[in-house]
Amino acid sequence: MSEWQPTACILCECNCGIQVLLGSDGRSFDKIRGDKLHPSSAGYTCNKALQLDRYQNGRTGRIRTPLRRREDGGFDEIDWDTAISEISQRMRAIGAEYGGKSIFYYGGGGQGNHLGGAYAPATMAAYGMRYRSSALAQEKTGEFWVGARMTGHPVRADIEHAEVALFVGKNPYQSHGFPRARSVLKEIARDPERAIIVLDPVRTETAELADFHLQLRPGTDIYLLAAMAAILIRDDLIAHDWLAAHTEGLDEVVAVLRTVPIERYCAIADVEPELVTAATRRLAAAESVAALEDLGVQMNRHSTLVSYVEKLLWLLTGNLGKSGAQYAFSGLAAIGHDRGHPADSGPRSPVVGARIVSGLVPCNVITEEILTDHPARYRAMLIESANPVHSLADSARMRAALAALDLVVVIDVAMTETARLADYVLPAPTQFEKYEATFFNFEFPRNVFHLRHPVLPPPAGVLPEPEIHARLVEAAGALTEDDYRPLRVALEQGREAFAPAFLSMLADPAKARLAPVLLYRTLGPTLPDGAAAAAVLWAAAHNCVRKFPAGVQRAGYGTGPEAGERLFQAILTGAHGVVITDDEIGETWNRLRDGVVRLHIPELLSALADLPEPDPEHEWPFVLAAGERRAFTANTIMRDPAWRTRDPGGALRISTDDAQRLGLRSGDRVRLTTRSGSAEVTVEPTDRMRSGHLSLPNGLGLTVEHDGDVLTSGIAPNELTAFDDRDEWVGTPWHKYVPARLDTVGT
Ligand SMILES: Nc1nc2c(c(=O)[nH]1)N[C@H]1C(S)=C(S)[C@@H](COP(=O)(O)OP(=O)(O)OC[C@H]3O[C@@H](n4cnc5c(=O)[nH]c(N)nc54)[C@H](O)[C@@H]3O)O[C@H]1N2
Ligand SMILES: Nc1nc2c(c(=O)[nH]1)N[C@H]1C(S)=C(S)[C@@H](COP(=O)(O)OP(=O)(O)OC[C@H]3O[C@@H](n4cnc5c(=O)[nH]c(N)nc54)[C@H](O)[C@@H]3O)O[C@H]1N2
Ligand code: SF4
Ligand SMILES: [Mo]
Repeated sequence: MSEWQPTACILCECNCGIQVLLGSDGRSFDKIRGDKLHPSSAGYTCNKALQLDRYQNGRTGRIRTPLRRREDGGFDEIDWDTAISEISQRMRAIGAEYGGKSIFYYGGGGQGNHLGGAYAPATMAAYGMRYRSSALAQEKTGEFWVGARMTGHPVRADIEHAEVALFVGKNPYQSHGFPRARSVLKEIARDPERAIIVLDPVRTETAELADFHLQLRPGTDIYLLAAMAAILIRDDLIAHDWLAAHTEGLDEVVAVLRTVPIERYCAIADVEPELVTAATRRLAAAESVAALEDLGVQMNRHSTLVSYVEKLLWLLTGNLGKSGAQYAFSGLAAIGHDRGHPADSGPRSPVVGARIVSGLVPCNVITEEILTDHPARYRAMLIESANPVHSLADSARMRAALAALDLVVVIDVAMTETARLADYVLPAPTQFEKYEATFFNFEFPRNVFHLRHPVLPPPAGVLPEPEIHARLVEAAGALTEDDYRPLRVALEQGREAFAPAFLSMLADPAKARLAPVLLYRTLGPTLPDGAAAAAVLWAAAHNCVRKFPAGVQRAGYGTGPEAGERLFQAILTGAHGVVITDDEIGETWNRLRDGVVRLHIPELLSALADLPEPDPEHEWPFVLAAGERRAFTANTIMRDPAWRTRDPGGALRISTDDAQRLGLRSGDRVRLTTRSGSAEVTVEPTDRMRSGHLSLPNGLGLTVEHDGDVLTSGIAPNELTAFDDRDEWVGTPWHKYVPARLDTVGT
């Protein structure tokens, strides 16, 4: 008889703990329930987790053997030895001719799987690769850069304990982004002492729970936020003593905010100044404010500047380093960290010279780095656990870029829009067939890590990502048995002897960069129940103790090297997830650069001072938000279209007024045209939308070939977006601000 097994939902960054019960076939997920033993989700799930059998067993176009593309575009099945040796040989040849820097790495994990990507740096080192990117560089890098400049350490919002929760271009009711989002939102909404403030042109499910919904004109957040910040100064609502104690640069910021034309900016945003003032006063009066900005602004006009002013709002009111406000988090990995170089310095991409933030080349410049005759252009791409042909701006251009490369290798579970264009496709086990984890661990005070154990055996013919990286590294000759032997000998005397042997090996920088594979091949096989993929977590656990000793100690692991071993052991065996640190809020101040916040970012403050008024887009009567999160969307992780029973094609939402004016009714077809493309779509009029605004869901427009059937669904949003509509500072796209037009289709 099968038993409930703990694992996690992989459909958004929350990774709620779930338990699954396998059917009598030993394969299907007969039942799925929230895992009450999970330390942060505590039994919570949303509607999507119950559909996970569709990822595991649905019609997804699963791949089960390595594939090599033929001249005619079809694929041949090949064995792993052939695949690895051919790929390695071709990567080395490209490296020999153009330098390893010409081989670009993209991806490394989606919403549920980061363990494989943790081994990718070894492959990059083995082939001399230097440039990389991931989806973070089309959403979060603006916020990372601003955060690094202001505080030197990434921060998160403690929504759960906030008196006032502020959501800027974020709809957590559908997209989550913090644990148990729907329950937390309802708790705040029910409590008359607390409040929710939402900036969103759409009356979302979150906006409906809000006390203040500032339903602004799309793309005008910078004006509205600047007005709010200016009201704080005008009405003297700032935390003077706190600012004096914790920040620098207040005078410069105040001087600029005094010049903001508040009434005019409210008019541009089309929100009543009285409502803006009331919301700002509520925010300023709160004991604590937790703020979350997301794609509605991060993929929109002035996004980096918006991140800056959004942070000024909660900083001017003293909302950092206290419960219910912002905190600098602990954790196993360094997601969100950046060196915070001023605009005129720091690393740049080789062709376009685009600013590299958090080590990531802006996604929107990747095609420009390929489709050129510049000698430093990328010649090859290794893509792991990502679907950039679907997810990055301007799909047609991305397809052309992949076609222009000498070599494309894709590691995935399914034959995706990107995999179809690869020279080699390497199949991995699903996230339920292997050890897996994410590094999206941002909770406070008790931060949680969850190493999920496999709940099903993988099919023959697939290999987990760490094994693929190890084989690629070895095929390059970067590591051999000679490197492993001393470590294995040390391990025979236990991990206490292993640690110094490993550390002394890291003294050689060339070996240090290969550390993940060194660990995987030596420590890995000694871990119980085939948990070799967890080997990198041993080093991560020890690093966590070094960086966050107090938090680790409070979580019960003691101090020093033994604490690292205890923490690692707990992670290995804690199949429901474990608390890794128990933080104190004051620790935030130890984590900031010099313990102080820099309010004045000269480049951004002068951009704010010189902010131009928006120009009207006469040619384009609508603004399209291309890629909205809805009840049944999950990026492209869910490939089986059958999981969307209602609205299978993902309708275009339009305001009731516009629909009436155009004579459109629910279910009618229209032609949607943008600068980059055109598509026929089904409309859904709704009174939740403003006039002039349109929205399409994300994650649709997939083509799945499964057992001879070809299944399709809806519109791929990036057939309609442009690579050069992007932020001037960090290159993030304006997917939520795509000028568009609607035309009737001939009947
Ligand atoms: N159901 C579901 N949940 C998900 C995902 C998923 O695919 N499906 N994906 C996950 C991922 S990868 C991410 S990054 C997050 C993203 O999570 P969110 O950022 O919350 O998701 P979106 O729906 O893309 O955009 C948020 C809101 O921005 C609003 N918006 C549009 N234009 C503007 C504007 O001009 N100004 C303002 N202020 N708001 C605007 C939209 O109306 C929308 O309500 O969701 C995660 N969660
Ligand atoms: N226009 C527009 N475009 C957008 C967005 C938008 O709002 N509008 N949102 C953007 C955002 S915020 C994000 S985060 C991106 C997401 O886009 P991507 O980063 O490209 O990732 P996903 O769509 O999440 O798909 C992840 C891939 O991983 C594969 N996969 C699943 N499990 C495994 C596994 O165990 N191993 C391996 N190797 N592969 C696996 C899936 O089959 C899929 O191909 O999309 C972005 N694109
Ligand atoms: S999609 Fe829903 S159940 Fe899955 S991790 Fe996100 S919030 Fe949890
Ligand atoms: Mo995302």
